[in-house]
Amino acid sequence: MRLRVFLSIFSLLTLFFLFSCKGEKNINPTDNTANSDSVNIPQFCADSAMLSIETQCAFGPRTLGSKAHEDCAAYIIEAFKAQNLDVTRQEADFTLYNGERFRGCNIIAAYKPELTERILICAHWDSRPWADNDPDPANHHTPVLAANDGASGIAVMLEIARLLKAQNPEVGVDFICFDAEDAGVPEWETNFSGNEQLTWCLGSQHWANNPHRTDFRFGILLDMVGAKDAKFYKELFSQRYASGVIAHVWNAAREAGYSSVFVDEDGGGITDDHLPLNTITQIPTIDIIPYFPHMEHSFGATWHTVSDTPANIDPNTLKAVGQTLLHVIYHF
Ligand code: AHN
Ligand code: ZN
Repeated sequence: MRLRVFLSIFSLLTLFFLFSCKGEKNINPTDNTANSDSVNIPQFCADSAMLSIETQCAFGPRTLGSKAHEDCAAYIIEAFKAQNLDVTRQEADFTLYNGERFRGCNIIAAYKPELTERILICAHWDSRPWADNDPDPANHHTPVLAANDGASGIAVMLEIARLLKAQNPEVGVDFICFDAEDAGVPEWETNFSGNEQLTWCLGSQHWANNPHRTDFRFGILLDMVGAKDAKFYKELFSQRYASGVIAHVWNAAREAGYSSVFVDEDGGGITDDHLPLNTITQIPTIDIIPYFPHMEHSFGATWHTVSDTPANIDPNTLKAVGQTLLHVIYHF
């Protein structure tokens, strides 16, 4: 019941923010078609995505086995259903690095499932159970709120789903929300001796071994797409497996006016949800993930810390990523 009340408050707030974005559009209608040649590309509303990040974080850290995790799954499913997408909950059993077992789920939302040429857009929705990179060691066993490292990618996908419903373009899109990406071996663990890489990305590994379909022209993974001053470099494995997709997306970013955010330079190689998609399902998939070359940690100051909160999200970063994705979708 409380969830219901919460969800309806959320819907009202969403409406409020949508009107705020619509209003913006009416003031300057030419914004709506900027850089779009003949295609009418809708405007990504960063306020709407921001609100979804706040909603996800209000449940608490969405760690495996928690009530917040279950509540957030229900929210994500309802939010995609509200945009008329076909939603499937793919249940899975996950075994963590330490042998602990949890039931979890990937959430799959399909726009125009009848179309056979499709784009796959994905992000993880779980929260890391330990802030093991926090500057204060007292926080190393505290769960991460995961505004950026989790909620941001889901929020961008939900806002795109809303715009698809509004405009109804003739292109197939599947959104996959992967569970259990972020429970990989913590830095304080001294007793682990297996393959560390396999302890991350459990939901995407499960999906790649049990895909609901594979007829995607390409895939795009969103990971931590909301930090202040984030820049996206060309991630190494994305270039190795999906260089054409990298070129396509970076070109879209330039056309959308975001070449300063999507940098034309190489980034490092990251173990992330795109790897099982590239190596197991052979869907060429890139990872849009920030790189901070001059920071102590290259994923940014809030990565796996208790400071990964909505206050540290910058709507401008969400906008750059969301608008670039819309450009890709509408030029499919
Ligand atoms: C590694 O640190 C090996 N991979 C990072 C993947 C990740 C964690 N993305 C978000 N959180
Ligand atoms: Zn993480």
